Amino acid sequence: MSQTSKLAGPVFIICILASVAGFAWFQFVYMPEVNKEIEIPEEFLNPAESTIIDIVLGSIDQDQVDNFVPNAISVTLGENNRVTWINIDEVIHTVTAEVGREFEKVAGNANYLDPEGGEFTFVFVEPGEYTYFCAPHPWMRGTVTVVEPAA
Ligand SMILES: [Cu+2]
Repeated sequence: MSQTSKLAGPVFIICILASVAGFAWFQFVYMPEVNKEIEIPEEFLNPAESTIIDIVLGSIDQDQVDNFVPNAISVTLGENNRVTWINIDEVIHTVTAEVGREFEKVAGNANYLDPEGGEFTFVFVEPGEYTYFCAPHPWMRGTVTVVEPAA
């Protein structure tokens, strides 16, 4: 038997073991780390109270001061961070996000609220200042400020 063929067996086994170790690391260490969800407290996801913002009659009038009412709100995580916009106007409006990954994903230019009762609800789970507007009537603007509960 030549020197080379004596080594072939052990080298082959080492290669297999290295592959298995690599796979195990990828499957059980690397991927769980990548897929790890940010843990959001239950009370942030299901706050006790909702906060309501009305889109009032006459909102398409640029000279009317009130459209999103109230147009600047502050909500507290775990208390009232579920925000519902209700369109009580007679025309379609949108709630279109300017910031916030999740908020932008669900509240785009096509996030239409039907006249006379159309609603949109979003639960904010991260502190920050979220600005939004109405796509067809961009002078309609609002801000939701999300704050941590008092310690
Ligand atoms: Cu509008």
